[in-house]
Amino acid sequence: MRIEGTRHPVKHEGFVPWPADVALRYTEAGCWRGRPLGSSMWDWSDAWGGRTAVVDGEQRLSYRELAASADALAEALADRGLTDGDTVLVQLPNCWEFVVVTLACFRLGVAPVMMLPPHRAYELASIGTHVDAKALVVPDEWRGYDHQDLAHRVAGTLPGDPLVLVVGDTVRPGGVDVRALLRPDGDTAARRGRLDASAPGATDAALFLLSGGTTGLPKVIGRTHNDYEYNIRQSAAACGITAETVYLAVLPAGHNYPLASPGILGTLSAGGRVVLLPSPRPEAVFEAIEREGVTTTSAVPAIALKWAEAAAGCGRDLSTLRHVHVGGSVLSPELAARIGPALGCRVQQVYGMAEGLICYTAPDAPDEVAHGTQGAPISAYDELLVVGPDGAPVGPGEIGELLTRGPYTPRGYYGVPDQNALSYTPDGWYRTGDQVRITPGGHVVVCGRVKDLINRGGEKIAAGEIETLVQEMPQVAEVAAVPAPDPDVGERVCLFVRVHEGHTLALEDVAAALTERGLAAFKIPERLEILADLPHTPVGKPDKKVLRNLLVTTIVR
Ligand code: J2J
Repeated sequence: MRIEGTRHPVKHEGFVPWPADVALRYTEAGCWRGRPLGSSMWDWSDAWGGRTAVVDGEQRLSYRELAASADALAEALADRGLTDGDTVLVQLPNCWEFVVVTLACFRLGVAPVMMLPPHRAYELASIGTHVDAKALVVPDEWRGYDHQDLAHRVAGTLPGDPLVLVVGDTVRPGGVDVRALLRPDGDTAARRGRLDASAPGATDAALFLLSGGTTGLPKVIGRTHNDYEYNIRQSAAACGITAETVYLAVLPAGHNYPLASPGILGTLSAGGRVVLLPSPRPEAVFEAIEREGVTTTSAVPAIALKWAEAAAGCGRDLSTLRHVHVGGSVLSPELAARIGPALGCRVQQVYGMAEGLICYTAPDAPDEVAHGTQGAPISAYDELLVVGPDGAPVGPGEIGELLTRGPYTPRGYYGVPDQNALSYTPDGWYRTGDQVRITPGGHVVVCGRVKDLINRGGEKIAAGEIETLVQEMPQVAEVAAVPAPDPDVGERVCLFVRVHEGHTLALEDVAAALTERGLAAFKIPERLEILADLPHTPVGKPDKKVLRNLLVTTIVR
């Protein structure tokens, strides 16, 4: 492991930092400011103190209250043994406590791993093991599911007896009540001083994001205080976020997109107001827009299109809405052109990834750019290279795989050197797995994908993860998971299976087996095709190109 550029090399040991000379360049260029995100939180509070920072239903927190609550929670967690360099799994829906917990972690140097509410025992246990989680933060229950029970079960399988921290009204014995810990009682200024004195280093991992990934292994992406602060600052600037912005967060807050592109943290960095909503249902969204005077929100194409359809005659005043960010999966120019007029706002396309690089179309871009491209990178220091199958750069404007490096694109996944040798080039380029072309104006157009994943309404599902689990079923001789095109969510997981002689397999069998393994419901295959034999590539792997074509031609129903 390279340790240059890291102040505390033993912390978050699997983190892959930028080489020292590159780190120096980013610092000298002013990209990296050398301050932890917990200090940024107090900068925001000092600048915007009494203004409303976060709204969640009836609950409203000012910038000052937010910072004081985060500090109170940070100190209480430190009292319970969490310390700079630790890691916790955070699995919360969009709620005000999510923001407090995240900022408290930043303050302490405890890196939250941003899990998603649909994740179950399989994801929590495998990722918790990989990052050596010292605590799990969950709601008491969410959408009828008992997350407390899940967290206790998973904690029981992890080493070191991790804490179970619970957000909710009914915290059972053995769990820690987060709401009781975050009350900002006592001397706020003194506490601020104490936490400042033990602040983490800016080159340390501030948080871990999950990658859509393409393999069976869960991949986690360590993001430093330095790089994430830059990501937030540049995103807010690129999207024209100001103190007048009212941002509605409806996508799951633990995603990089609503969290920091520019999302929740980008809005807070500019003094705006963040409105949290745990559901993208049009009625709830339109009600929130009217109630809070929302100016900006973000969605994946499937959701933005649903809003566009539902807006006419919705009976709500949406006139405050100025920009809807749309990204996360492909959007055709024709569909992009529908969204703005239907919602009475401009569309800004976003092409981003938890691994780093983010591109936006400008807030005032002409239609041909806003509808026909996925935008330009947020930093002059982002490097984009489009290569052909031989790895050599393609000609200007030609299609190829996008490789990228830059001041907020880390040089590897956490703790998986073998995987990193595949996903990153020896000189530090991240292979996005996306096929793109770059227009003469410098805008990226996403044309397709070479990586092996299924993009279900913006949620990325690694084909390999599903295949590994299905392969364990006794009936299954060979399996391939491919995306089945779907008008509603873009793609759904379709399995092609060859069964062992004398066996049969139904979709319900697969669903039952994967649910039993504790896999998140959104990853469960929704279509099954049994074949006598799978087509193969010359090296003997299932030929997914042929299988994908089967879905759009012969056997489409
Ligand atoms: C086509 N494919 C896209 C787009 C992402 C902002 C916005 C999105 C994400 C995200 C994010 C796309 N058109 N506009 O983290 O900060 C696909 C690509 C990409 C992958 C990354 C952000 N925008 N994609 O979606 O880590 O395949 O991040 O490599 O979930 O989504 O997925 P993820």
